[in-house]
Amino acid sequence: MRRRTFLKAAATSLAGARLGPALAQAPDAVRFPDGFLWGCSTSSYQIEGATGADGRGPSVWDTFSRTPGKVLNGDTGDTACDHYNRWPEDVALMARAGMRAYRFSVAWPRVLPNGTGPVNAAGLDFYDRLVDGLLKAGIEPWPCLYHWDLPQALQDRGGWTNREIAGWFADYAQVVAGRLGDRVSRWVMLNEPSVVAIFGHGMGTHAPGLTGRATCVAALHHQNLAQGAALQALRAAGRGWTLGTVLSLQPVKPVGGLEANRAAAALWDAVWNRSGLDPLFHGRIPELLAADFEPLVRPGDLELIRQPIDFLGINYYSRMHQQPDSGGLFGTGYGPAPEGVKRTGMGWPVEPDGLTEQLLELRERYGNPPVYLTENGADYYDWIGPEGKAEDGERIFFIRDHLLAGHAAIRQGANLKGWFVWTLLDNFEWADGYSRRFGLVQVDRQTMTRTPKASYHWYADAIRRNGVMLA
Ligand code: GCO
Repeated sequence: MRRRTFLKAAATSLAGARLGPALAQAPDAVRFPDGFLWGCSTSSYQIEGATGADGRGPSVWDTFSRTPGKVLNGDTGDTACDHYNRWPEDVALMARAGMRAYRFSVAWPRVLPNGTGPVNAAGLDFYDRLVDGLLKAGIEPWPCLYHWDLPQALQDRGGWTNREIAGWFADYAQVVAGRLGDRVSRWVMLNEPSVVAIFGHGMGTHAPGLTGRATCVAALHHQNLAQGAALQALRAAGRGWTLGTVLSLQPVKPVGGLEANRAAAALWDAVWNRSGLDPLFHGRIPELLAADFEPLVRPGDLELIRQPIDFLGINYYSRMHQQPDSGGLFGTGYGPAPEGVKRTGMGWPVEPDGLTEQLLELRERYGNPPVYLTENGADYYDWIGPEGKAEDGERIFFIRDHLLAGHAAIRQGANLKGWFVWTLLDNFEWADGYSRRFGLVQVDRQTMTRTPKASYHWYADAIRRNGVMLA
């Protein structure tokens, strides 16, 4: 019901808008601007497997997933999707769908098994092969330097709670870019620092499993510092690289729109969204968190964090609805989405218009930087239909409605340049193990056979059209 209404609204405003010739062609389709970049995102620990291969050191996620009770069913990333060995097949899948960009992450412990010190050339060789394979297939590599698999050796030295990590990360970034930077021109620093801080260092439900408000805030600040130090170092290399980072941005609303929930929503917004945006774009700590950050921030920190970036990646899944909760990390907690909002398989609200809102806010408050939607997707169950095909119609609707929401923002002046679906393969979904499926492609957990789902074919069609059919 809601989806139909949304589609109708998109179609109506499309007809009425002042459009360039490329967008105006077909009344039954929404077309993206020429050059819109289409691709997908993955991350190392979630798909690579081969955690003991070729000198890789242990990561915090190896430790965490082997700790009883931390990950559903005791699942680990030991095998994951065996992408370490099967990457040529995965690159071929992307190429067949017409994807032109691929955001993957580099596993820090493959490159530097101890986090600092000696470089493991064999670990870098893997990314070297992958980059060459991507380029040969006409796909632009978008390596992300950190998607959560911190070397355990660094965790043993305090990890993200130790401010020295800024230097460790900048050194590691230079090692990777030094090896791949003759062919890779686009670099992503971090993936979702607020999620790492909140779940890994506040609530303890992700690695390394730390709890408490102070460690959460320390992880926020030190990731910002590390990001700034790495951006500065890569910029200083003078290689003309295109540099950016990825934040999870989810507009926060008071549950029920109630006045009584407004303060909780504002505080959670500061923790989840503003803690990354405000220091990076404005060189300031969000007002509501000033007291939390005060003991951590030293002279020069905010100047280091406020680096110019060439693009911002945003990961969008839904809005967040907050209310006071005395047991919550910041005294706030999740509440229900407005009535009638659908949910994905894992219960996340489906709110595509929140993406339009988020993109327009970046235009209003953060100078409208070039933005790529670096993650959007959903967990839904899929099944084998009567014709023997993997069917996942709900995922198609989910992706389509979010694309339309992104397009609506472009029409209103948002600077959205490309789209990366989360994700290519059903994979290791952190504390939920393999119980969740976000992939465009099924992965048989026994045989590792890849089977494209209906959504894969649908996405390939959208890429071909550079747009979405409304009919
Ligand atoms: C995140 C990560 C991904 C997740 C995806 C689905 O946003 O949590 O970047 O690694 O798997 O978002 O939860």
